[in-house]
Amino acid sequence: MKSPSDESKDGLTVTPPKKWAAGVPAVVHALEYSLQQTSPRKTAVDLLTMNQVDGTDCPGCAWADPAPGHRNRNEYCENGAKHINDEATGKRVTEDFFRAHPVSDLAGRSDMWLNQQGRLTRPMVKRPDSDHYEPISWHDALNLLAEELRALDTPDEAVFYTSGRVSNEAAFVLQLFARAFGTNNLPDCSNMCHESSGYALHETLGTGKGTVSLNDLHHADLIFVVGQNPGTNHPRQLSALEEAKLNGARVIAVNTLPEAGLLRFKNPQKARGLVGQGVEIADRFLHIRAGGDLALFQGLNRLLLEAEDERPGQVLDHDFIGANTSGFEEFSEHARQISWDDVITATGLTLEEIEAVGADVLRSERVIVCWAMGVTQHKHGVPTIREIVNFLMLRGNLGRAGAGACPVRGHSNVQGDRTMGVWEQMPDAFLDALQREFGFDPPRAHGLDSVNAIRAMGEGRIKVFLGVAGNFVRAAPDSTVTEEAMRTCRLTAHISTKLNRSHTVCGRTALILPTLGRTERDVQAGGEQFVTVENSMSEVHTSRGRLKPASKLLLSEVAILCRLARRTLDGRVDLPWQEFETDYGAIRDRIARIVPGLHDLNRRVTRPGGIRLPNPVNEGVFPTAVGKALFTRNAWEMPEVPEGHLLLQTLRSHDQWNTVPYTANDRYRGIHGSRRVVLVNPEDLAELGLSAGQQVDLVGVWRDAAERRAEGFEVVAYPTSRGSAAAYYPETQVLVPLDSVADISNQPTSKAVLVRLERTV
Ligand SMILES: Nc1nc2c(c(=O)[nH]1)N[C@H]1C(S)=C(S)[C@@H](COP(=O)(O)OP(=O)(O)OC[C@H]3O[C@@H](n4cnc5c(=O)[nH]c(N)nc54)[C@H](O)[C@@H]3O)O[C@H]1N2
Ligand SMILES: Nc1nc2c(c(=O)[nH]1)N[C@H]1C(S)=C(S)[C@@H](COP(=O)(O)OP(=O)(O)OC[C@H]3O[C@@H](n4cnc5c(=O)[nH]c(N)nc54)[C@H](O)[C@@H]3O)O[C@H]1N2
Ligand SMILES: [Mo]
Repeated sequence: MKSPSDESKDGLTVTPPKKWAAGVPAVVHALEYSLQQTSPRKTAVDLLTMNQVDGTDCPGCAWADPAPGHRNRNEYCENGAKHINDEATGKRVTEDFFRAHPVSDLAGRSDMWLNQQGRLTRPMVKRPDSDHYEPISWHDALNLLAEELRALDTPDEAVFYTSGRVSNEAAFVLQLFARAFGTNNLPDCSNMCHESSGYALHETLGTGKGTVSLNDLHHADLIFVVGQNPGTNHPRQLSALEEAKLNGARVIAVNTLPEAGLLRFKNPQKARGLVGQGVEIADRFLHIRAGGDLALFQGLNRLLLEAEDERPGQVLDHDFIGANTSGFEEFSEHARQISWDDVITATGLTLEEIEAVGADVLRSERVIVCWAMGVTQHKHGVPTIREIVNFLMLRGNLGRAGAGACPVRGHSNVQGDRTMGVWEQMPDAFLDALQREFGFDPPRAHGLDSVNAIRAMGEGRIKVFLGVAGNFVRAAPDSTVTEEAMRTCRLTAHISTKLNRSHTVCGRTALILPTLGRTERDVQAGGEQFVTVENSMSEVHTSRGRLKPASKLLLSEVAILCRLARRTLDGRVDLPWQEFETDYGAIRDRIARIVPGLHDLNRRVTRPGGIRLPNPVNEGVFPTAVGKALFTRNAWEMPEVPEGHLLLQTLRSHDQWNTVPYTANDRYRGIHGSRRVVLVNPEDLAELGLSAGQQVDLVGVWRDAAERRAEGFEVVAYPTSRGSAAAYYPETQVLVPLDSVADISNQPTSKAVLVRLERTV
């Protein structure tokens, strides 16, 4: 596939990767981006309210805030600042813009260009057979959408996609609307993100959420950071790791790349960080082969079992295992049989390296494992996380202070959206509660997840697609297949803040429904509103926008969804949409009656710090089918990489937010001026007969034999682990086969795409 014109293609310069993250340059870079986007005065105003009590929750990521009273005056990071200012930009996309740029023109623009045009300002419609978006009133836009929905043969011909940016209130209203309408087709970005974590944790522990708090991290003895690039994607996690280290913790980084943030951290919030050498983050760096993490944890588990044989009663936590778990004997028998040769081949590590980590574990009373996309977006994502749970359970590292499982979430409210019922397969208990509260029968058949929604569209089974935040067309794998599927819809509609590819690859009719961003004041008939969100550590708290809305014509997400629901369900299901829109407190009253742990939400959530949702594991309860935590036996196959091929991971640069690149630079990795680069280990380059600076096409290899090609990449020699390569998402989305999904979770394997590099000059 030809890439849309990308202004960033010229002038690649490569410098050595950085050995530390954050510090003064980070602050300066954020400010530079801020100043390009907004006025300095506004920047200062926005940022000082970020992540403060009664301030705006940073939409940058889901990392938790320190307890009230322990927050920095600047409780945000470089990338949070960029993200905020990207939303607070002074640039506007107007009617004139759409007059000047037909859809066919927009379709040829890069993701970066589309985003840089500024904030969307008014509802727009693209009519069938027209190449232009033209203005439409809210009244007509919502009627058009409602009429299309009402005209469907079955509610299952509609799909309602959400991205984790959406507040609890909007998410709750959306799922209520979809279910009252009659479908569970509620795919979300989580299907492509931490779905593997959800499945593995649910199955083994009976709850899909992480078990640790920030305080636990601060007081752990040993922290694993696996398949994560916190210096870029969760910079405030580095502050937590720094604090843990100052308290004596050791950190083990497991990654296919030596990421700057894993090596050394200069804390921009502290004088020491501004002038000094910073704190070394990783005590050990395991340069693992792609997809080797399951084998690593299995190896560690075997070492722990053998240590117990040598020192019976001193290594494993028999009390925990006996009282709380099931399946230990079967697991133990399996783990003892794994072959070290296989472990060493799969991980690319030496036995000594693994034994050294084993010794660290034995010395540590409190162990935490953090992980993100380098684990979940692999074929064996689910079994890998199950094996991490085995590892934690062996020494009772669950349900006590300083220990536990820490899936590090991406979008700022992705966890909250699930708590609110945005999931295509919510359990019956939730649906029963909806039924009791609202008196309609929610559909029980599971709906479509993201991958299955694309399949269904491709088969012509979906007529209406509504995207609530996000950029589905670019977030989803297999661009050619996904784009073709999207174009089969009669109507596609997106509730968005900024222009993106999903507006340009659309159904016969398409709607752009512009909305308030989280930084903006939200005033409804009942007065000024706040919303609530839930972070990666299950803390639910308020977020209040302060800025003047980007346009007078913007409606809030809640208002759009309530008005749409009213029009669509009129005469079918009678629900208090008007009341919800007037005062979001009315929505929270209902949430409080439906979601366990959120009782009395309206009163409790406004207390500084909000509410921490209880995690049963921390109360010694494991709500699995058998009422105990499960040890599991996890088999794996080595990924088959034929000679001359590499396993490509598609990842984020330092200057992008998911599908939205901000600049063509990736400072910590030393890449400047181009995103069309492929990072390959120098020894692999030599074997492939390639060298740095050459131009190549990335050619995907998959069993369906379809040609998947990403053109015009420059080779960069980089210390990726042997046999793997790295390139940026979403440019490489075209290479990820729709059917290449993680076992069980159906999550695209965006970190393991088989490719060959084809020289073009
Ligand atoms: N600034 C910024 N912040 C963000 C985002 C953003 O785009 N920009 N996105 C947000 C979202 S939605 C998410 S989900 C998170 C994503 O946060 P991350 O998971 O940190 O994101 P990725 O860039 O996908 O990086 C994956 C990491 O896993 C490593 N890796 C790849 N394969 C393997 C493997 O097989 N084993 C191991 N051990 N490591 C591997 C890669 O080298 C890389 O360091 O960040 C959130 N925060
Ligand atoms: N190849 C590959 N694919 C991946 C990944 C990968 O690592 N590799 N990562 C996956 C992951 S982890 C995720 S989470 C998904 C991300 O998938 P999405 O969440 O769908 O994508 P985003 O890029 O976050 O969406 C950006 C758009 O959201 C809209 N937006 C921003 N803020 C708001 C708001 O406040 N309200 C509303 N209504 N709209 C808003 C803007 O219009 C913007 O253009 O992508 C997945 N896809
Ligand atoms: Mo994500």
